[in-house]
Amino acid sequence: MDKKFDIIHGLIDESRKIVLTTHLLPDGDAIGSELALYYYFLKKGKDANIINHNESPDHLRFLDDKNIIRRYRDRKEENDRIIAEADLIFVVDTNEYARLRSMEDSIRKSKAKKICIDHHLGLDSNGFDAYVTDPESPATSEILYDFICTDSPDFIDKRIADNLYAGIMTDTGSFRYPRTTEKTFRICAELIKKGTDPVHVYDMIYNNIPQDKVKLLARFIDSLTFHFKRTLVIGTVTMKDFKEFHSDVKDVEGFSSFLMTMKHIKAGFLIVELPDSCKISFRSKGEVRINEFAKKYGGGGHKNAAGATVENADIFELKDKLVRDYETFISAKR
Ligand SMILES: [Mn+2]
Repeated sequence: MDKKFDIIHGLIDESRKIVLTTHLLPDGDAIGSELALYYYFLKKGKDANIINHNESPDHLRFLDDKNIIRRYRDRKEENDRIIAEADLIFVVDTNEYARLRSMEDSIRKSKAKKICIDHHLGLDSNGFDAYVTDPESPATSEILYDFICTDSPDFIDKRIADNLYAGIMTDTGSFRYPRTTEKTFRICAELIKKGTDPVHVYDMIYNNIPQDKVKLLARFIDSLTFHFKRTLVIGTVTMKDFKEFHSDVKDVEGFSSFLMTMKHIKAGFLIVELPDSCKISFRSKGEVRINEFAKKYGGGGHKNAAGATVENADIFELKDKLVRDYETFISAKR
């Protein structure tokens, strides 16, 4: 058994009340990881709660058919009490307290032991009592499969399998992103043996797009501009677009990877206008280390996928600045 897994299993055995949380704007891996652990903890006889900064996006609600996931601000006092009384807190799919957003203070203040299970770079190990982070892993859900199996594979029933599968499928871009390995497929094969229907999970998540979101996508595609011999593409989504198509920032999921589907493109930026800030998603192919570029905007991430938030920025001025800065960035690399 992995030594770090061992420590965490030991802490679970000693605990009674467990809280699970994840990053803002939770994706399939975040929610799949939380729910898989939640149902595992129930089987271990623990009292568990999932509390998130944001509500779950519509296309992932089917995973939480029992409405387990709480949104922090909906019942703030009660949620603060649950967090304060917990003896173990799991932070999954992120290693940064800042990404817990409104919950950061409450979680930090809790006397509970804090555990991080994640696959992003840049862990500050002082922030957690125990952690497993594997940046080579394509999804937190893949790490959790191993984690639960080191206790016993028998814990993985169809419900847990569905959640782990949803996490792995979404974070690998349906098994096509670089960190997808033979092991990923082996794990998914085991999950299918446990009852997961891969066609059903795919249909629920991807063949279920609200028509307004398709209209928003059309507007986004219309916004695309191409630069540097059409190797860089930038797309924008404004508050006006959101209003017109009754959508919000949750609905831009997938837009940044769409940028990378185009021929000749080496890098793509999605800029989303929010009430007091702009959110940038940086994407690249091959050897373009876009996380280095994202650093200029106070952001970070992986070599080919990074993000940043710029406060009080005008979206179109920010776009012009990105083009200028990217020119400097690529000429320095030549
Ligand atoms: Mn993830």
